[in-house]
Amino acid sequence: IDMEPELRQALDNDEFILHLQPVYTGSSKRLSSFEALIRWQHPSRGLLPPSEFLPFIEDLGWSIELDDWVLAKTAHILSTWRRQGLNTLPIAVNICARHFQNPDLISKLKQLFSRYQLSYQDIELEITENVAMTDIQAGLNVLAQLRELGIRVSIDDFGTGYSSLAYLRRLPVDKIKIDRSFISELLRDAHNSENVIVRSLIELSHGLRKRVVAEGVETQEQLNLLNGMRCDQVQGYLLSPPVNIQLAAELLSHHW
Ligand code: G
Ligand code: G
Ligand code: MN
Ligand code: NA
Repeated sequence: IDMEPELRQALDNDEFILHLQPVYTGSSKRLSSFEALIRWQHPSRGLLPPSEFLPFIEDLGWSIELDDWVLAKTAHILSTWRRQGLNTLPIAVNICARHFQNPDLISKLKQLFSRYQLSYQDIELEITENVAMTDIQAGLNVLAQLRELGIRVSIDDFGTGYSSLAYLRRLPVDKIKIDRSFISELLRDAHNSENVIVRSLIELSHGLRKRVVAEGVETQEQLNLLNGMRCDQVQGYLLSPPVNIQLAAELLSHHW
């Protein structure tokens, strides 16, 4: 099937929407930020998850255009909330691999923050570990520029890629997000291999002065184990699924 006309229309007619998943501090369960997750409000098929359209976007070579849409939408949400008098928290945006190697990224971000009068801490970027890996020098360069501006970066899905732990030391990033495949296998048994991996990742990251987020936390037992391991932040269905903008605003207004 040729998705191009439908996807073109979706981009032009603003058929995409963002849901926001809350991220909480591990022990106190205080809201600390959100992650923006895209959905397609399809005119006839209803609300579609990214798995139904992101692969087509990538094949069409439109990933950067979609990232730009997500970034602009996120900036717009934050500035609208500010105008309504809400105290906001940072929103993290997923950035595709190709975009991260694009030399225009930094200047586009500067323009965006200035146009919406946001500070560089308001929007965080999530990249997968392989992004920075493909072209290490280019990746490190972009990361260094982002750090200089004060834009925070997380490594998403950590543990699923090819990077070595030694490589993590060289990455100027602020946060590590441990992939949910590790979290779902956590057991009460401390010697279970996933427990050992997660505990080691947290210790190593802290040693490198990076914060750690556990993704896909679904049970109270996982949360207790992660707190015991001093995991900084948690995200997952136990705490909250991704929610619409309206509900996210309500969560924010109760937070402060
Ligand atoms: O929201 P959901 O769990 O269905 O997302 C599935 C996948 O789609 C995740 O890996 C997530 O990183 C990716 N994804 C969700 N929203 C975005 C987005 O706005 N941009 C990009 N590049 N990927 C996204
Ligand atoms: O790859 P990335 O981390 O960007 O993907 C986030 C995806 O994980 C989103 O599509 C979101 O809907 C999904 N997600 C969030 N919390 C949970 C959870 O607790 N369990 C599972 N299975 N998926 C989750
Ligand atoms: Mn993510
Ligand atoms: Na992830």
